[in-house]
Amino acid sequence: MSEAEDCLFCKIVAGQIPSTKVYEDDTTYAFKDINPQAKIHVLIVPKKHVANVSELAKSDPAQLAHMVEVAQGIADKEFHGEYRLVFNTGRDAGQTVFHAHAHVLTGEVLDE
Ligand code: D5M
Repeated sequence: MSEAEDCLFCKIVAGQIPSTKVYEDDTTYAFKDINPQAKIHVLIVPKKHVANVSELAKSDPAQLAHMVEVAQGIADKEFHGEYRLVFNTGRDAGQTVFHAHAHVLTGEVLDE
């Protein structure tokens, strides 16, 4: 089985595993995190499988920039345009799903 075939977020993008959709377009899917760390905690993923944000920046920087735009749009709607964007990259940094994803935390004043 290929990395993408066995990937949780590829299955979410394909609708094989349920999620609460927040945003979708041709290249990008956003859904609520199952274990929220803020009032609004959304994950934004490229539909195309890539292991982490560093690989994404190399292979498709426009997609990465688009994910930032999507994060901004969510924060504009939810919390006067302010948000925290987190990319855990590598197991020892807390990455548990090896499909690039941005954590968008917003909807309330966040701890420093
Ligand atoms: O973040 C992986 C994130 O993925 C973590 O915050 C939980 C979330 N997660 C795991 N499974 C699901 C499902 N099924 N729906 C929604 N969110 C999910 P990382 O940066 O890799 O630690």
